[in-house]
Amino acid sequence: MADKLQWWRDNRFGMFVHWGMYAATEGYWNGQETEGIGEWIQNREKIPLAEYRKLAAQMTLSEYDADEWVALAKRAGMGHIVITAKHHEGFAMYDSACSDYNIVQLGPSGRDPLAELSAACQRGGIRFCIYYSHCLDFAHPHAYGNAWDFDPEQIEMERYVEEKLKPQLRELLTNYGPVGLIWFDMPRGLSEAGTQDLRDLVHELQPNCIIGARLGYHLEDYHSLGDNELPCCVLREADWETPATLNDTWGYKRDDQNWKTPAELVESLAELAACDVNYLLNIGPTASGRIPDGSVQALEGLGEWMAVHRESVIGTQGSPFASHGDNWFATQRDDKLYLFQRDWQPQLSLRGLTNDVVKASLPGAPTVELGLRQADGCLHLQLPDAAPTPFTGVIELTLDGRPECAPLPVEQPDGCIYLTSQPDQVEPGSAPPGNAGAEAIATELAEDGRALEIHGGRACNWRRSDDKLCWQFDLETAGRFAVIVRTRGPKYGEWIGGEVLRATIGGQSLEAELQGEEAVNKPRTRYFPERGSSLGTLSLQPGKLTLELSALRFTDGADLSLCEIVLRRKPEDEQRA
Ligand code: H79
Repeated sequence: MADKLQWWRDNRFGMFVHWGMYAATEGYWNGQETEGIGEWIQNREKIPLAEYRKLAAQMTLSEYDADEWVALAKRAGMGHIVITAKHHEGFAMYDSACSDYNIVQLGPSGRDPLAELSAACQRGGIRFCIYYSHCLDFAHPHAYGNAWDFDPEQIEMERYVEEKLKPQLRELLTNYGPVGLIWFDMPRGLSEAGTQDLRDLVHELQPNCIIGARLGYHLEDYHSLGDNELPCCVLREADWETPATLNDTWGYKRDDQNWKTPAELVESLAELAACDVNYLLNIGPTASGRIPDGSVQALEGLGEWMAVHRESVIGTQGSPFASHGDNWFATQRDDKLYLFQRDWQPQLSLRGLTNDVVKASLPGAPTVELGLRQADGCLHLQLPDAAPTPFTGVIELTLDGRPECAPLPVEQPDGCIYLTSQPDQVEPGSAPPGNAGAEAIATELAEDGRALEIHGGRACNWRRSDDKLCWQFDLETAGRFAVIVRTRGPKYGEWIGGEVLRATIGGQSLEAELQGEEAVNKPRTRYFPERGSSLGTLSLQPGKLTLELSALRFTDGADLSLCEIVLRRKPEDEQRA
């Protein structure tokens, strides 16, 4: 269906820019390095507004070249740029008539960086987009976030909405040409009607502007995973995006040199595309408008891969397979299927594809002949011993038509049946299966009012022993299988475990405490520790089987957060041919 989100779906990949006065602190306050994400420094250090505003003098823009930014984004394969017109600090990075707390009024250059970027995006043929913090504004007494200059008890949000929020949205959507999307963040304090008003205002000014990410009350045109949160499986039923950092901060901090490697970025981008999720990757320029070297190097490295493999990501759809393997995943476009190998192996065998493969080739080495055999429902590819790229390997398959796959997960040649946490059934509850966005799909609420839900392909808010999750799969050959559940710990935290889970397949049950004896290392585990725990072994007979999972015991203070299940054939069983 062609609709106003189509360009955004096709783009797959955009540049996020966090640029504000926090950049001038470089992550330091009173000579001390500060902790946490850089753009929150005013809040974390409780810096009085009167002092914080002096930072504007350092926003020289002396090294700012919007055309260079656009060129870098394009080299990385990005199709749009989303820049912070106003972050939580409340400082407008554009010429705002309704608040003099802006860069043109208070900065030394007199330049309007948003106007320059909008023009550069138009010249470069990529979409110009805006981030606007709609509820947090540390500079306004009637918005949220600043409890050291203002009294939160006295907040009359309507005043902020009328004095600043709406007038600034009008300015941004009137004076900066076509805005591809507007990215809201941290909804708080607005009513549903008030939120709908903002939606209406955006549409009144620019009917084609996409309302991104985090407006609130599920009134966005697409959903956002958490910051730096990658999905666990294909999210087919709604549009999703992952906003992510190149190091560990959004706003510039000079000491944060923890850059993701181009290899990690490539894998994240490809895997996100395979999951049907967009990637919005951030740079945090300095007060002078320079993009940190580490960011440039990371994006240039990624861009080298993109120059050869662009077709496998941009304009594709998520994987047609019922589930991915541990070492491979896929994207598709028309009669093309792109297979990605995490760690290069000269053999790649997989099950589940029902098409005939007409041709197999490597975008990174187009003249190399590949071995290709399809037999007994299995596709075997013989690849060169050496990877054609130091990054995620890509094999392009041309099929006899659009990809068609078995509807249920099947055993892969590595002896594993991979079950994502997108369950076929959630009980108790009458809601249909599938990804329901951020909506709860179980009927009964836990004490804190939150119910078991599937978010980003992951079962979360799982706190009741009468909740049940069910997955179907197809088994061809009898055998004994270990049941391994992969659960994740808190962001930046340690994996916890200790829950007791019960798995039932065909009337046989296993119960075990989660010990986390297997490591899981994928891009999604960088910020969220994840480990696999075996619940034991079951003997399975062939057929269409259902795995039911429930939790008998929870761990205090920990969320049971389920990412993936693997049924792994025990090695003493005969290998299939
Ligand atoms: O714009 C980036 C972040 O600044 C923003 N979203 C991305 C895209 C964001 N807003 N809020 N948060 C992220 C999470 C807030 C975490 C907080 Fe804290 C915990 C705020 C106060 C306590 C982290 C720790 C920030 C200050 C201390």
